[in-house]
Amino acid sequence: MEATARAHSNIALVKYWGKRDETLVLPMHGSVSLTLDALSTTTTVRFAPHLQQDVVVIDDAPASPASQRRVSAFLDRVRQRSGTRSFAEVVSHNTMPVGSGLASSASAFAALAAAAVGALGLELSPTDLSKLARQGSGSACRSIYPGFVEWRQGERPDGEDSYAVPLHPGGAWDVRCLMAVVSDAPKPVSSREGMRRTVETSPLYASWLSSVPRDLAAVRQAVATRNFSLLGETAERNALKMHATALAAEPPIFYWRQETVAAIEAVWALRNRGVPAYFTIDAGPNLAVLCQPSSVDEVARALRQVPGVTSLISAKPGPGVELLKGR
Ligand code: 2P0
Repeated sequence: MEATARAHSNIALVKYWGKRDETLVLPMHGSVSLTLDALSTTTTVRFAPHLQQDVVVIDDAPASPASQRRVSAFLDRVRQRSGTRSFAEVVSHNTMPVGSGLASSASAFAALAAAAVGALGLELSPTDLSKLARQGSGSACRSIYPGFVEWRQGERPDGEDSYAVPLHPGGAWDVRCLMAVVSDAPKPVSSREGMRRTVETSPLYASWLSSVPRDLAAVRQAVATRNFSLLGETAERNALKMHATALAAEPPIFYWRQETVAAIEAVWALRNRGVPAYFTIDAGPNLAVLCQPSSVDEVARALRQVPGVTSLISAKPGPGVELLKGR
């Protein structure tokens, strides 16, 4: 009744921004990400008949009531599938530096899904595990797989065709990602709320939606042909479009800080000097800078000089979810 799993976080290159079904966590469109080795969550789940409720401990502290509820709601889905009625103890550790602002629901729910399923001895295919993780947090469905991963939007109302697939012809491609942390403050608007408000109120949302297929095709092609500039240009453009679309929501959603803009300018200055580096930005103020192994040191040097960049985390393509202990 106990299992431990580890999953790594991912950075989206074509962003997921908007749901068509909030309960099943079904996206309005597809997305592509890169799983990262430096950011991981290791979670142990133990189902125990004597427990009166689920107990959730994250990084050695009791989870907030909101996190506790979200984990319990997810475990309810797993319980339903297995027929068990036992509550569980969930103990989770993140490798993200404490307070880096990079805590990730992607690695958290991918690890929780694999550990909960392992603890109950359920036999799930990677596809079914991806669909299950998706229902905890959309981006978690991508963290089941290593390296470059696509989350297929799907069309069915029951979500059975909405899951991630690895984009790995010919094995891993060594693209590096430097996370330039400018703030560890909680974001003003959660991704969940940000997406909802953008879909409901942004006049730019329809344009965003119609532009995503082209970006998906470009990133697939970039991965298939290892075309780094196509990958970077597409990811950067896609991130700017996502933030522009959110900014046009009512009330506006603005995740950047002045340090974010300074870091963007540093990346553009690198490119002007001939160093291929491209940024992407999630629902927060921190930059993820994509570069090739040969330019990591130069890109890191430039980012360290940006006023307000408090730390840099260097990541490589990371592995998919692993069951470390359990059935
Ligand atoms: C992504 N983000 O594709 C996008 C880009 C943030 C910006 O997925 O509501 O925590 O749990 O499905 O997965 C963050 O949102 O959202 C996210 P829910 P999630 O990575």
